[in-house]
This record gives sequence, structure tokens and C-alpha cells, in this order.
Amino acid sequence: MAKQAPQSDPAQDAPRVGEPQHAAAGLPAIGHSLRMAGEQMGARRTLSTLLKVNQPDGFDCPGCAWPEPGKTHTAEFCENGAKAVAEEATERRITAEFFAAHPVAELAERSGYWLGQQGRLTEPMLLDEGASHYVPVSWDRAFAIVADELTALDTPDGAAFYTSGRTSNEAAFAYQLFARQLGTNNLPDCSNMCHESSGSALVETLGVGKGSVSLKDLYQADLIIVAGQNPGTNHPRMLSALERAKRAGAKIVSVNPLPEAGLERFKNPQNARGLVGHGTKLTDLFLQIRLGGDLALFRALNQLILQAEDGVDRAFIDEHCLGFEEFAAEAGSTDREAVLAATGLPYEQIEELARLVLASDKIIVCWAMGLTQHKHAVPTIREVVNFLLLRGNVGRPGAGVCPVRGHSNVQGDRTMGIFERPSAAFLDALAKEFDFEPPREHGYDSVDTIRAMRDGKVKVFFAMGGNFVAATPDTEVTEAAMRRCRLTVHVSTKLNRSHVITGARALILPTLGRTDKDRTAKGDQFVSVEDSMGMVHSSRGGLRPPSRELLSEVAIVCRLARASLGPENTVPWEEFADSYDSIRDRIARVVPGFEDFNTKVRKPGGFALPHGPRDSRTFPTATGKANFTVNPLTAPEVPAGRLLLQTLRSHDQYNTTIYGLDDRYRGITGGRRVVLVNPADAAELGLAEDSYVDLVSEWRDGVERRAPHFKVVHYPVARGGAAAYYPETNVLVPLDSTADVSNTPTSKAVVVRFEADSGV
Ligand SMILES: Nc1nc2c(c(=O)[nH]1)N[C@H]1C(S)=C(S)[C@@H](COP(=O)(O)OP(=O)(O)OC[C@H]3O[C@@H](n4cnc5c(=O)[nH]c(N)nc54)[C@H](O)[C@@H]3O)O[C@H]1N2
Ligand SMILES: Nc1nc2c(c(=O)[nH]1)N[C@H]1C(S)=C(S)[C@@H](COP(=O)(O)OP(=O)(O)OC[C@H]3O[C@@H](n4cnc5c(=O)[nH]c(N)nc54)[C@H](O)[C@@H]3O)O[C@H]1N2
Ligand SMILES: [Mo]
Repeated sequence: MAKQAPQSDPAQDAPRVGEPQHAAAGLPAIGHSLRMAGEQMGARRTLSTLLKVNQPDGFDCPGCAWPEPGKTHTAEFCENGAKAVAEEATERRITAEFFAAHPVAELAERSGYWLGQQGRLTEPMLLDEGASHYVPVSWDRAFAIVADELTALDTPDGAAFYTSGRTSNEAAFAYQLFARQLGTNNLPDCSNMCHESSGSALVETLGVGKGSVSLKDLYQADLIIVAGQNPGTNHPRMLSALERAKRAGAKIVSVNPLPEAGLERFKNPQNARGLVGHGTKLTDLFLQIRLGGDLALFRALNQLILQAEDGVDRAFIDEHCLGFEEFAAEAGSTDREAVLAATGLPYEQIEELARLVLASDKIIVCWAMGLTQHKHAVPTIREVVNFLLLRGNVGRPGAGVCPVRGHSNVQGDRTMGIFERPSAAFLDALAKEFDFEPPREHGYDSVDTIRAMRDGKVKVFFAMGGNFVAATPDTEVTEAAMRRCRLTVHVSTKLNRSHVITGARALILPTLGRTDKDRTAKGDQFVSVEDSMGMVHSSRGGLRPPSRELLSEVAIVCRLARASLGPENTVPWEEFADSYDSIRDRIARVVPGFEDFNTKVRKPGGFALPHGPRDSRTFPTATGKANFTVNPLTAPEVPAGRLLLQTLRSHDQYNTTIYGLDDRYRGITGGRRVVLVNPADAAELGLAEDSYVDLVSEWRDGVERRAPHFKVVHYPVARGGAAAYYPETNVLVPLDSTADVSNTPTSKAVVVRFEADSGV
């Protein structure tokens, strides 16, 4: 078996386990973030940079996609936002000497943590066929190499253009235009592994694949259900919004197999009570659900609502919805035993939640990866929509769907056309604006791109950011697939594993980040992003870039497009590269909601995109109505002697970027190779606390997938489930184990058995 890709160095991985915490943020969080930032940036740069985060004249935090409140505090950032900023604004640099000193084979043995710690990339580098080291290459030569490989393909579909979610609207629009001018819709993105299930379910039922609430709605809600999300770590600024909602009288219910500290109690670092006091208790009711039990839970709730007198909003349903009768027949027949087995909850708790629901006029459901990364993720989210439609909780203040996005511009990238299955309307608008015929057949998503590389169909892999080999499932399969490519290219800010698992040739194209000043021949430029709630606003970096050699993402796309498409191509790529206003003028004519973009984006705070269901209860679905759906009850099946493993984030990481080895709120320090198991399950399976085991995943293809050497931690996770960190465990997620409809890898549901530690 090939050695698996370590993210942290297994030799230095010595996790210690203490007590989990019961409150998030407060003074320790501030101290922690300033220390981490100071180590990377020095004290002065730290302060001047952090003061610009999420301010009207500053840059959008590269952390998460949670929106900014209208009037920003002097410091509208959080501990993990500060870490994300420090990671990018670090003063450490990788130069040509670094690559001369380290052969690629050696870098492939290093941990992802180590690679990321080396600093910002500073000049374009080429790994030529058969070469052992990356060597410097000029930008012109780099673009010529990519252009030659693209031209040599039998079909444009032999290339795939991946996007991670930090890319600005302007760069994303230019990038998808380039891919389509070339002739392919192969535009996989991180969303395929993230909220694709939400998009699939919401488009079908409500007609818009995005959330329908604003921050103001959260402040007005009576009841907020947070399911499958750990905001204390992954969206810390959401806790301030929940606190405010709570103060205004909202009840908060969390649904999670783990008791997550941030949801229990929050110490707001922006006020005195939060800094020194006990903070605010956030969760009124905690449902410790089994992994994958949410469909059953929402079906049971819907049944109870249907049974209650005046439970449903008949007028709303009659006027705006279709499919109610079929749905009601199905949900009405929900079997209680099946619900108990799937959720592991006492029925009284579900009834208690139903009482809260029936007492609330305005309800919001928030969710993230705990709902989207299951085989039955799409039906689960459809059932959440049924739940909200039943009582008219869509399209009125204080109510709605709130899928909480990950990457800071992942939603905007999709709005700009980063999608392997673009709508006909989008392609028509693009065709008209640029006078060309874009490809119409669907392209590859992330999982299909891996299959296509594995099968020799995709030969050029191009990534706009991200860390494809570490973020995708089935690490060994993916790495072998990457190695089959003719050329792999990464536009990146930092070194990562995807740069060292390469095709026959590879290029690293270093780029500006959010915090960097972006100056072109036409002067200083700014970009724009869209947050999780459909607000678009500008982002302007202020730091001197890490090197003079760096190009912006926009410049890289435009110069590459010219090199590949030739001088006769009619898109004004040079003008685009010089003036982002000229790109925004085109976006304004292609993407609905962006009319007058250049004016609106200059308003402080930006502007809101239109959202039919939210604004006017119009539902642009296939039927023109909000659709109830029928979702048969299903839940993961786990054979005896096995547990269902979810792969999640620790407090000290941003996806594949590891900031440190602690998971403070869960009480784990100094290491990442831990598996959290309920003490009762551990007793049954003979898993002694602090012992080491191998995790072996079981899947119908019979292939052995093993992640060696994990320390067993007895932890209050719901029975039948276990938890360990991503990406160390991606090796266990089978490529073909994906969600129905959305094709999202089932990162929260991997059947594992435990074997004796084989060491590392
Ligand atoms: N600091 C930091 N911030 C981030 C990121 C980061 O890595 N670090 N990543 C960003 C990205 S791209 C994303 S998508 C988001 C991710 O944000 P989250 O979705 O919060 O991230 P995960 O760590 O995957 O946590 C999943 C949560 O769902 C719970 N869960 C798992 N399975 C189930 C289930 O079956 N049912 C229920 N009800 N709950 C379940 C887990 O216990 C956990 O609390 O965060 C974004 N923000
Ligand atoms: N097992 C398991 N797998 C998962 C998940 C899970 O929960 N479990 N979560 C999935 C999810 S939700 C997501 S979103 C994906 C994340 O997948 P990706 O988005 O591909 O991964 P990241 O780790 O966010 O990418 C980090 C890299 O992006 C580059 N970068 C950072 N900023 C910039 C920038 O401004 N511009 C450019 N060009 N590059 C930049 C840096 O080089 C950095 O190393 O992973 C998915 N994979
Ligand atoms: Mo994500």
C-alpha cells in the first residue's frame, strides 16, 4: 500500500486530551489570534492589517462567507479570521533557492503543515518532464506552455479548470469565459464537495440555490435551528448574530452529534460581558442526533406539525406551493420506530422541539457540512424546505433557509458562472455579450474530474486556488489520477500538496491574495465578493505584495487566455487585465442582479442581489411554485462492530491549511491523529482510551482504505458514530461514495472498522 499523505507530521503528532470547553471566544481567543498573527507578520503589520478586515475601505476577510453587519465594529474579525489573514499576510517567503534546495520527491514526503509554513510563493516555477526540481520560468514562457498543452488536446474537454472559493467575482467571470471560449464546461469547484447538496435541493424546491435570509432576519427570528454546523470554529462571527437574536428573544436549537462549545455558550470578544463574564448561553435545546439522522428528525417534526391543530399555513400553501398532498401523505405515515433508530433521540425531545416550532411564527434553519455531505443529503435538505414551507417560513421577515457557506467567495464564484452545469439562460447571455457559441453539454464536477484524469480523458488540470489532491476523497486514487496528467497548473498563494503530486509537467503560478495591493497600468484595482446572504461588496488589499513578480488572478487568466486563444480572439483580455471596471461592465450585462454594477459596488456596504422567494414569494422553479417533495425515510446502515466516521475540521485549520495542532474547544492539543468515540461504543469495541488504532474503511468495492495510527479519545459523540479530522482521513472516503443527485463525497458518513495500530 502506498504511503498516505500526512497533513501534520505523524512523527511530531502527539495529541494530548483534556476537558472539552463549554464556551467559545472571549479573551483567550483574542490572545490566541494576536499571537498567531504576530508570529507570521510582526506586531505593526499585524495591527494595521487586522484593522482593515471587513471595513468598508478594507478587504473582505479570506476566512468564511459569513456576512458583515452594516455598522462594523473597529475590529470586525474573529480569531479564525485573524489566522486566515496571518496565513496570507505572513512575511515568510519561498524563493527559487528553496526549490533548488528541495527536490519535489522530498517535498512530497513533507506534511501539508510544513509546506504551508514555508511562506508566500514569489515567482512562477516549472517542473519539466523528468526533472527533479522546480525551476524559475518567465510568465510568458509559463503561459506558452499551458497554451501549447491546451492546443495539443484532441478536444477542449481534455482540460479541467478547478476553482476554490476565494477567487474574486472579476477573476471568476474572466476564468469561466476563458474556459468556455476554449470550448469546455469542465469547471469543477470546491462547492461540489461542500454545499452542492444545498444548491441541488434549493433550486428544485424554491428555485434559487442560495440562502433566503439576511442578518436582519436572524435578529428577528423566534426560533433558529442550527443543524450540522460548528460555527464556534468555522463561522465565529455567526455567534455574535446568534447572541443578538437571543437577546431579542429567539430560541436556539442545535442539532449535532457533538456538543460543540461555540453553540453552548458564547463570550463575545467585542463587549465587556464577553471578555470577562460568563458570556451568553446560546442553546436552549440540544438534540444530540446520530450521524445522518436529520432526514428522520425533520420528517418526524413535519408529521407532528401536520397533526397539530392549526399547524400548517394553509393560505401560504394554497397560494404558493405544489405537491402538498403527496408530501403530507408520506410525512404523515412516518414510522416512529424508524425515527428513533435513525436519530437515536428520545421521542420526547422531538416533541419538545415540535412545541417550540408550533409556538414560533418566524423560523430559520441554518446548516452546513453535517447535512450536505451524506448520501441522502439532498432529500434531507428538501425535507428541511418542506418543514419551512409547512408554516410559511419562506419569504417573510425573520424566517427562511440559511445554508452557511464556507469559502469567502464560493457563492459569488457560482453566480459568476463557475459551474459545470450552467443554465441555458446564463449561456445565452454570455453568447450574446461576447458573440460566440459556448459549449452546451455539461462538464465534469470534482469527482468526475478525478475519474476522467484516472481514465486518461482529462490531461490538463488547471486550478485557480485550492488544494485539490488534499481536499478531494480517496487520496490515493486522486493522487494517481493527478500523476497521469500531461500538465498540472496551480495558481496559488501558498505551497501545498497539490504542487508536489504532479502531472508529467507542472507549473506553480504565484498570485496576489485578498490582503495585497493590486495595481495595474490603469491604477489601483479592487475586486468584489458575495457573502453567504447574497450581499455583494468590494474588497481592496493594502499590503505591499510579497514580490514584484506576482500577478493578480485576473491578470493570470487574461494573459493565459490571450496566449491560448490567439490574437484574433475578440474578448478584450488586455483591457480586462488593466481595468476591473471593464469586467464589471460585462458582468452587469450578463448576470441578473448586477445591473449598474460599477456604481452599486462603490456604495459602502455594497448591495443585495435579488432573491425571488425572499423578496416577493416568487419561486422560479420548473413549476413556478414552491415545491413540496416526497423524501422516503432513510439513514446510514452500519454493520455490527463498525462505526460511522465523520471527517470534520479542528479549530486550528482552514480546510487543508493547518495553522496549528490544537483543537482548543474540544480539549485536544498537540496532535491531529485522533478519533473521537463514545465511551459506550468504545467499551463494546474494546477501544481503550489513549490506545492507538488503524481506521479501515469498508465499501462495496472491497478495496482496502487504511488510515494508520489514530489515538482513541473517549468523547461525548452520539452513539454509533466517530469523528476524526479532514484531510488526514480523506484516504478513507471512497471516490464512488457520493450523495445522490449532488455527487458530493460522503465525507460525514464513512463506515470504518478498527484494527491494531500499524504505526506510521
Ligand atoms: N476556521 C475555519 N473556518 C472555516 C473552515 C475551516 O476549515 N476553518 N472551512 C470553511 C468551509 S469551506 C466550510 S464548508 C465551512 C464548514 O463548516 P462546518 O460545516 O461547521 O464544518 P465541519 O467541521 O465539517 O463541521 C460539521 C459539523 O456538523 C456536525 N455533523 C456531522 N455530521 C452530522 C449529521 O449527520 N447531522 C448533524 N446534525 N450534524 C452533523 C459535526 O459534528 C460538526 O459540528 O467552514 C468554513 N469556515
Ligand atoms: N474528508 C473531507 N473532505 C473535505 C471536506 C470535509 O469536510 N471532509 N470539506 C470539503 C469542503 S467543504 C471544501 S470547501 C473543500 C476545500 O477545498 P479547497 O478549496 O481546494 O482547499 P483549501 O484547503 O481551502 O485550499 C487552500 C489553498 O488555496 C490557496 N489559496 C489561498 N488563498 C488563495 C487566493 O486568494 N488565491 C489563490 N489562487 N489561491 C489561494 C493556497 O495555496 C492554499 O494552500 O474540501 C472538501 N473536502
Ligand atoms: Mo466548504
